[in-house]
Amino acid sequence: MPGETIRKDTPPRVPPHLDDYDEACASFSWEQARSRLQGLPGGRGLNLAHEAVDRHAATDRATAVALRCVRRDDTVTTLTYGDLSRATSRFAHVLRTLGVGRGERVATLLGRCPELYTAVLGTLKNTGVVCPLFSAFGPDPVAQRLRLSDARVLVTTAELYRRKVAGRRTRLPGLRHVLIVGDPADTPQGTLSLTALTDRAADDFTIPPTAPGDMALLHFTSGTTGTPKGAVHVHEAAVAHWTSAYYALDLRPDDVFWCTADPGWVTGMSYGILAPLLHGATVVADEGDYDARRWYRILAQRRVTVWYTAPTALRMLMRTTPRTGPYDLPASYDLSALRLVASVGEPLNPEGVLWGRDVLGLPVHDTWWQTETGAIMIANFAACDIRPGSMGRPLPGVEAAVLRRGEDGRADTSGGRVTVLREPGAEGELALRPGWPSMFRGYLHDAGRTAAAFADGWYLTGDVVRRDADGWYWFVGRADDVVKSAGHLVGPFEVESALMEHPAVAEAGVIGRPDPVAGNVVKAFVTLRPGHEPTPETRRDLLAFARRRLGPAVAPREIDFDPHLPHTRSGKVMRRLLRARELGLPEGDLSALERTETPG
Ligand code: 6R9
Repeated sequence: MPGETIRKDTPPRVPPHLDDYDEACASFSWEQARSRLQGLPGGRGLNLAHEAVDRHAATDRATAVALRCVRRDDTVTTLTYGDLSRATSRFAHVLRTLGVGRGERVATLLGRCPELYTAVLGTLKNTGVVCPLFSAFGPDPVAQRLRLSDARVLVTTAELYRRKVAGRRTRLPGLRHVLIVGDPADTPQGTLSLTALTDRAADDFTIPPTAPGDMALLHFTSGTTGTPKGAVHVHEAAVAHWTSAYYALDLRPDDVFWCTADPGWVTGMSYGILAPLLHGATVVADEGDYDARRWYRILAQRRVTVWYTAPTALRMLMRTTPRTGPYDLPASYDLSALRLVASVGEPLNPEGVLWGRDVLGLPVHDTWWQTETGAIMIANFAACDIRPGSMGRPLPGVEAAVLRRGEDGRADTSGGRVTVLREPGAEGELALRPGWPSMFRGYLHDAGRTAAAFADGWYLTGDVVRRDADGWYWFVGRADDVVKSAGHLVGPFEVESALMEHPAVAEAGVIGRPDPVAGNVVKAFVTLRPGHEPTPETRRDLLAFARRRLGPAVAPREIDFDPHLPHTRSGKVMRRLLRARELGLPEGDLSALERTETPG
């Protein structure tokens, strides 16, 4: 643990929402936090889209800017809260007209265009369930998630539909309607023009009664084995989105907030759409790709005040402008509006925190959370000291613990009990006490894996952490084989399964190999079938095959051939051992290894 602390001794420009951590925790209650939201009139419940949009549209914030979408070509579409309320109502009417109702899944496969925001919030108004998909997924992951979510509707573009969905449409009988964003003249066979439908729809919509526990969002996350898990979130998650943005990001209505995460990931939903709108702030969205100049330009031109990004993105900025200088590039932009920079998704090294302090003039505040937690759980708060390299401390209302681990690296749950480690410096699996409003309500259609995520009254995160004597948490690693690449979780099983569909592949084992920019890159070890040679052509062919099926976000970047992958006695590929060998680390406990070769 690095010893240096960044002290917040200069008074911040705005008085912060949280400056006395202990006081804020002691006086916090979720009951009180709930009262910050309005609820539907007449006690008809709590609806996320009402809180995020219509509530503000009914006040003098109707003319405040809710959303600024920067297109690839730098043109900007601006929607006020009033505009957003009307556009989302039109989308809700479109769904109703199509006979899509309460609880039915509406998937989005879109970049950060205005229609994404209106589809998400319009679905919530109609009490449907939003299932955002990442547009960099290939056809296999998209089809699998559409099937697992039992999606009734998909909102996408003609191009993405042709490339990623059309070829598998017959295998998706549950998918009734595909709504195409963009020019109505380009509406592929079997789809409907969303533009044509919304043009005819009324722009006022009465939100039906919505129970706080009604399902609102379905986010897929990757596990070690099996299919992706669909984490279910409900409307009252709004309370945690609001609270976490209030405390951890110090958000307020006059902020201009930019979250760089793709809306297909939980960060791009909870903080790229919901939390800032719940606060009545302005959301900046960029449709373009990462580029240092472009990003500085957006920060400057849009007068961004709070910026939420990821270590991968920061590392790319660090490459163009090292901390040792010169700072010409960032210095040529006016970043004076910026008052907070925060990060999530993977460990943020102390260097990243200090780079922010020196180059942007603001240290980067690390935050920790997961798809399952729905909102930030642990953070370096805006106005509190920062310990570079630490995830920070639990938010008010969040009870965290470090649990003793068993032989498999996960928390020891033998006899249905866990052991909470209390001593300073304790290292173990991070656990959270269920009860915060954005906690996932289970993995869809998967009671088994849902149950396995809880033990003895705790939710088990799968992350190994250390807690220092003052209660700061430090990330140590993941307890399982799931790979974090460029901030996104990649399930090794999904990649292995795709590779095994190639005729040359007998078996595959997938690991994350540390990478200076992406955090980890996906690397596959492949055993070839007899008759196939481990040549550069085979490698190229496999890489291209995987990329076509899985898309660039998930496909392996490297493939090694290995005639004997290590197995457990129960026949599982030992990814942990592949990784240790790759990195030259100690091989650890090999009691589970099936030894096929004669020793010596
Ligand atoms: C929001 C999100 C969750 C996993 C999590 C952990 C890793 C997230 C982190 C971090 C170290 C941080 N992670 N934030 N690791 N420091 N500040 O990322 O959700 O995609 O579900 O990933 O990401 O391993 O368990 P998700």
